[in-house]
Amino acid sequence: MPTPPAAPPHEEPWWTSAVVYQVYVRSFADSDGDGIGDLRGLLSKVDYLSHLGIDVVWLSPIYPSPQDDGGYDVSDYQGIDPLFGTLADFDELLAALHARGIKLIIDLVVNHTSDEHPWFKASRSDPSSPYRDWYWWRPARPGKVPGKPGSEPNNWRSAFSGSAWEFDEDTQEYYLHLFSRRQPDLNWENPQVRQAVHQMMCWWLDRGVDGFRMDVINMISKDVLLPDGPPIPGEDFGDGGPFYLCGPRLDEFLQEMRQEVFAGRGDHVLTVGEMPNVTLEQARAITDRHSPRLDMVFQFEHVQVDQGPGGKFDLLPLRPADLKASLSRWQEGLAGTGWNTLYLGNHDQPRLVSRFGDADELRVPSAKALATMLHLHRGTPFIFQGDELGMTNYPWREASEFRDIESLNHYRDRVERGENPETVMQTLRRMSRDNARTPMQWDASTHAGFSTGTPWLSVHPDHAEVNVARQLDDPDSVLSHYRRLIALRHEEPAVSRGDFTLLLPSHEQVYAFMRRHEGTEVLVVTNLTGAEANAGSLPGALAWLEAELLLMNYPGVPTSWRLRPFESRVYRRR
Ligand code: TEU
Repeated sequence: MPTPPAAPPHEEPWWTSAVVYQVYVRSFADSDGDGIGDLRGLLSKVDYLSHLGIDVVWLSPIYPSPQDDGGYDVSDYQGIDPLFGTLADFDELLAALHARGIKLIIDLVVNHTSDEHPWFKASRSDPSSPYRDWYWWRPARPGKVPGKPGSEPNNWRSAFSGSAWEFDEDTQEYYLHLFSRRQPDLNWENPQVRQAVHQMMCWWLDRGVDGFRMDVINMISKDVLLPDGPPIPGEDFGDGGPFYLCGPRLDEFLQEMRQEVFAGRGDHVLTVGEMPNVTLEQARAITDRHSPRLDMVFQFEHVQVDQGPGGKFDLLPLRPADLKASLSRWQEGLAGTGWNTLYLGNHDQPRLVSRFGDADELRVPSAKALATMLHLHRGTPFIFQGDELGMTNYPWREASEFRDIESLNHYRDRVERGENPETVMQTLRRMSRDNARTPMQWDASTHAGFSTGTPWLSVHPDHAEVNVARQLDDPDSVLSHYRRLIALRHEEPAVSRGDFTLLLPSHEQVYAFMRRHEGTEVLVVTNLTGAEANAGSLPGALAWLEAELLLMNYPGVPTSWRLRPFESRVYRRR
């Protein structure tokens, strides 16, 4: 398959100076009082997005769905779930964003469908259906009784606890689901599956959308032998990752998609692949601008620095030096030909301030410091709704407050296996995806201005203090700080295009780096801890104190390199 021509290497693509804002629609703004955010709610907030200054909106899934996994279980790729509105609402939203110069990318969830998708219904109902082979159906392990524990075709664990195989009584076979049992994996080996996906993508692009965020796109190619994976410590199942992450035909499938869907559409289209456990080498090849497969990828290394070998609920204390080591490794690794996404939060991660900063006394300075550190990197920043306010993790009391399938399954699984419920709750308080999904905080009113009805997930009690209305006109707010960061990326080529040099590599508290572009130098220094720190050993430290101070998160002009807790500074000189 020939590779489509890439932009000449000397031309910088538009997205190198763009900032993306992620909207998790069900938690953003509710227009009809049913307690669930919707497209018309979002439509009423486009001026807010425009004021923030962002360039692109990424919408989490809004398609018809049984909502088993917050819409990541799609039952119709070419429609809008009535919970969220109609196709006419979608078109209106798209036009309103475009009128403000904002692009819209949508979530493409094609590793799996919902079990209520007509393709799967046909596949399940009849082993001789042409749709049978659109999914991964397999008999029980040889010599085992179908349907009994341990008889699954292999030992893979589902990301949402338990086996990745579900037994179908009627046809006496199992189907593969790497996520919920209601999210059967599509069989990309079948060319008809790929064709159907390509057609659907073209349909959205023809409608005017500006690209896709591709859900777990590095899982679409599996080792067709489906071998057992290595055992996971503390689990009854194995890790199938080696056989489905960046599998044997991924590159071929991505090239084919580029050819069939994106070729000839111009360079306004943006493609972002979500790729758990992608390696630096793989990401470099995928985003290499001389032969790109995708424009950029979400890698996971830096959001796993607080995790042990057992995965996301096997928690270790966070060491700021590990975060710094990982982020700078990717900056250096994708320098030149590759491109990074920059994110600390999204709908799957806990709130970034609670995780990497200090959600109590130092909430405001740490929210600003983390944002500064992140946005001043080379790459495209992604802001998750509410992070621009410094929203924090919700104070969960009991498991019944959760709505997220991953959190609920994990709780049930661990408690059933004898773990102390309070210990499980402690982990979920830190890691549950629902931390990110509590409603957006617009004002200090009862439901934070999110809805007039009862919100589907509790509103954070801190909304009286942490909300848009309060921060909008306050020059010292976290929100105003984000506005300055976004503007800086638009205005300063050293931020959007400059190269990256790590300074003070072995400092345990301070993350310092330089961005350089055509005679301009931007120095970024951040204390990643809640204790004072000394950055006096920076090369040329004293001279830098005389340079132009572009941004800081404490009042006054500093006269030394003693950094207060979570202090961060950006200097420029030409
Ligand atoms: O997430 C994929 C993923 O690997 C994880 O981040 C996931 O959220 C989970 O924590 C694994 O332990 C994507 C979506 O972003 C997520 O919301 C979906 O639930 C998932 O795919 C399935 O579509």
